[in-house]
Amino acid sequence: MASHTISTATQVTTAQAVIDALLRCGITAGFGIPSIHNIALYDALRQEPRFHHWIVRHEQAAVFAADGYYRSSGRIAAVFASTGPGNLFTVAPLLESFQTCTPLVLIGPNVASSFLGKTCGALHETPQQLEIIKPLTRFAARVTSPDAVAETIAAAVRAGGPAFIEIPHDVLLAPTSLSEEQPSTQKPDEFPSSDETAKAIGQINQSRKPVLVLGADVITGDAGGSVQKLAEALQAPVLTTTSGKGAIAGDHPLSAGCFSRLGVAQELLLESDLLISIGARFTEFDTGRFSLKVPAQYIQIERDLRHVGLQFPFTSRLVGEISEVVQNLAAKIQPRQSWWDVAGKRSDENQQIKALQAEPYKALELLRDALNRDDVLANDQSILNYWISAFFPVLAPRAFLYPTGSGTLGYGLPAAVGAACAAKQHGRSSRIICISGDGGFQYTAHELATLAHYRLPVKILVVNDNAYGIIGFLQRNLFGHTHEIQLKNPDFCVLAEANGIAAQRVSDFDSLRRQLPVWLNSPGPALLEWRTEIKAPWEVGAIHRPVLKQ
Ligand SMILES: Cc1ncc(C[n+]2csc(CCOP(=O)(O)OP(=O)(O)O)c2C)c(N)n1
Ligand SMILES: [Mg+2]
Repeated sequence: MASHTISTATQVTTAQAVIDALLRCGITAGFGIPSIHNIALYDALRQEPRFHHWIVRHEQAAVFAADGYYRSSGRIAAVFASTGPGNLFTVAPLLESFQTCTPLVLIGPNVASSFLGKTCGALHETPQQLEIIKPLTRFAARVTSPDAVAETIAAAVRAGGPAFIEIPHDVLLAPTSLSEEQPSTQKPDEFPSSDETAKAIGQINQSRKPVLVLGADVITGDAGGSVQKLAEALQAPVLTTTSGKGAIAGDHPLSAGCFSRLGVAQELLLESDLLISIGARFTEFDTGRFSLKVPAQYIQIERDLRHVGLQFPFTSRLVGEISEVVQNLAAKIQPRQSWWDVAGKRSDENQQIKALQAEPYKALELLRDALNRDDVLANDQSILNYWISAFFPVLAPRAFLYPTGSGTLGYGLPAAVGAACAAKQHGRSSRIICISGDGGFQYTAHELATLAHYRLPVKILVVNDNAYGIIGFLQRNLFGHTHEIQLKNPDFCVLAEANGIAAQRVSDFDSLRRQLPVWLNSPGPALLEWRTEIKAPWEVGAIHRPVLKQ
């Protein structure tokens, strides 16, 4: 009797295959806006209850939200934008995710295959869309056949940063069958050679005054526990970069705070005889315009070869999975006594800063006291955020989001949206707090509507000095005058209330002190506007940085 093979493959649209492939790669969330060219994806989303999708109010916010979703949860999210303007609106936030190697997968359509590369007046047609976006990604590819979907999405996830997958909209509608294969999303492991490891151990054992600098990859690599053990074995003071805040708890006895407190970090580095940096990028902001000097002996530990040797010349490099590299070192080094009085130095510094009676610093103290260890701060780029970078103790990994990659305005609120969606989806109770200035807040204030739409309980603090305040400080320093920095702002409380969000205004510090717990503990989203003439930490002498030269 003839045997018949019955095909069990289900016929679906390519758009459905895209959502299926995302789920197979562990991506269960996405942010976006529907459009004529991606409605097949939205129809696939309608049929897939395992995938959580949030509509935002601008494609820019979708990418910032996916970025905040990842940094706060360690899980990758997708972004759905449309051909032309929709995809192009993702460019500035992609820069932020690119520079910080924050993974996300942008699925963006293009005009129909037969119109590609032509100037024929097709709706949304955009010359070289893939080529425009590609430099801001770690992976970019066009899918021209349904068969390529699963492997292309897996390659995007392996890329270790933002990825763009472009699919002409006729391909999204084409029929296909779901692939049973599971392409690998794992990057091949790298290991330091035994010679490299032996050399680094020799350097560590010869040093008497080692210092550690931790960056964001300690957090993304879940290596905080191993790194802390190494620090304890060495009794080495530990600095973090701004994006590495939370890699070691800010109240750990060896935590020497953030690198961006330039003078204090420099004093420590000048005293030390060995720098060990772990998953850390030294940005212009954190290093006082690259002016900080590091010890001649420098061991750089990274999980990605692309990050090695970028700022300071290393004397040893160890590239591999950070926790493994660090555990291996900790097992082989000689433990030692502490050489730097971290507690004493930090207490002296605290006294000096408290004596300045600076309200921004006092506001940070209020905030730290009121927050739980794992509540998440999503930062924009305003004067209070610079204070936060320098002085706010972050007590848990993934609790601190800051646009260190691009320094862009408008990051804070949509990143907070992403973090709040991650917390909601994964049943975490941590609160999400967004801190921005009046100027930066207005870049993405439309996301108030997203907060209200999903009742995401984000607490927003808008520090309102009616100005692009930090630019005024720079202008005064360099030219003795300010120009075009004063803002005539909308009423932020009315704006929040118009979106159905509770809002309060305070205009002096005592009112801030009284209102802060009310705002933080209110149910649902809430906005607090703090009207103040805020001064930068460099202006009041809390941080010393090199004077700008013309
Ligand atoms: C997209 C973008 N445009 C311009 C800038 C330059 N910039 C940096 S901070 C700043 C002022 C921000 O004003 P605000 O949010 O009110 O904060 P403040 O400095 O007043 O505390 C500006 C214009 C930037 N960082 N990003
Ligand atoms: Mg301002």
